[in-house]
Amino acid sequence: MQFEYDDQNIFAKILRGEIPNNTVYENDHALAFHDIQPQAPVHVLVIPKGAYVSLDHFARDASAAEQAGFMQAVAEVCRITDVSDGFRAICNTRSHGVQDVPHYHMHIIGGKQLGRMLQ
Ligand code: DGP
Repeated sequence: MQFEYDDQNIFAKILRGEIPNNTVYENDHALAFHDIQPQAPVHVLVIPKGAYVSLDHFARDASAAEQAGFMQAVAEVCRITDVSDGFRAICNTRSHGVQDVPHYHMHIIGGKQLGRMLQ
């Protein structure tokens, strides 16, 4: 599969500092910030700093260091937001997955009892 990255997407602009964000955590390979339209008391987006459009693009092409940095950011977000009672991680992907922003991101959603998604 061919992945084509559009560097004018909103998260690319956030990474370049062209649009402000409410940062939760940052390391060399990832940035985590509060979602602008939170669906729960905790709603944080974790994004890689590299130009990846989706989870499958990132999983295929990101280096081990990038993948480790991303997962470290996920762990730090969970610690900082104290979702010790649980949370949901969602990576919407392309049209069937209803992905709006074409820069790979993981939603970390929690801070309240969530409804069951899968039966
Ligand atoms: P999706 O691509 O459907 O997985 O969702 C994208 C999410 O990004 C959506 O929950 C709203 C959020 N979002 C969109 N634009 C901005 C922005 O400029 N700042 C922040 N913090 N979040 C944004």
